[in-house]
Amino acid sequence: VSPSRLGVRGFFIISFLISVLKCCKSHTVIMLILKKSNIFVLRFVMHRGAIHKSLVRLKQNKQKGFAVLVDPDSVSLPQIEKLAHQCNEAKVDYLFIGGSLMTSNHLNECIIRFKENSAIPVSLFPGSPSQVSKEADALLYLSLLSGRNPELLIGAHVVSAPIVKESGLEIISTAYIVVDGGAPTTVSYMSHSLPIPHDKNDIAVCTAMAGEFQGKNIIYMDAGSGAQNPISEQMIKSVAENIALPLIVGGGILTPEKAYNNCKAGADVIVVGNAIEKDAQLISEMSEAIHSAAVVA
Ligand code: 1GP
Repeated sequence: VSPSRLGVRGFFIISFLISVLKCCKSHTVIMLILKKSNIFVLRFVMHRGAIHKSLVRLKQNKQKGFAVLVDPDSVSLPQIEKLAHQCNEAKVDYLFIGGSLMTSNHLNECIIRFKENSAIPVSLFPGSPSQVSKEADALLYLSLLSGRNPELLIGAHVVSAPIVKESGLEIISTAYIVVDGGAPTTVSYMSHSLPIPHDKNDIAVCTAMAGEFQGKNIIYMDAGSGAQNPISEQMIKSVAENIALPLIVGGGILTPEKAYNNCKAGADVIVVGNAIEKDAQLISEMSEAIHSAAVVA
């Protein structure tokens, strides 16, 4: 970027910002500088650890986050570009991408297209090691603690460890807890494991606590994509009262009211996929409801 195009003052401001960033003990890199109506917009690659830190900060500050889940099987590249703009406008906090079963082959392209159009951080939500992509910012490193399938507790992790290390992704160790959503979901079938019964709050609490004791970074309670019944607020409340980790909740959340109530019950981040695939208007409504549930000091 030359001083003549920026103006002397703009050039010095940007040089100053670059120097500050160089001093940061992080892997932050300036990605690009865009000129939009004489306003220079700096876009940064998230530095390593940034997404986990943002989740911890969110919880500490009693704020609430909204994660949109994208299943690459359900979107085309033009659709993902449109989705990126909708997420930007609605101030979505996180994009999760992946699924229990992926039949398409354009995960990388989806992430690249999304990131070309949005600075929202992208986290992989993988159903298998084949869904590790360097294009994302972070990997939700899921251990299916509600199940008793050793492959999803440790087996797949051992096999994929070299790829995961080489990816350079931020690793967010995730206690993944699947709760019965009323009918078999893809995750319950593909994982060869029983979900926690929807009314067994004590099992959910003990599983989440065990995840915390094992040193996981976050707890993700999921009724599974397209669940008939989302996780009950009572179960969310019981779990939230017994853990200190950020709590992510998803699966079958169809209305802004349910998202709001889940936040009030103790969820820190709400994940919505199916409902917004069907009605994109819900993105802004969900976002507003979730963010309005923050506790103001
Ligand atoms: C599934 O939690 C996510 O793993 C989101 O579920 O697609 O039902 O919103 P939905």
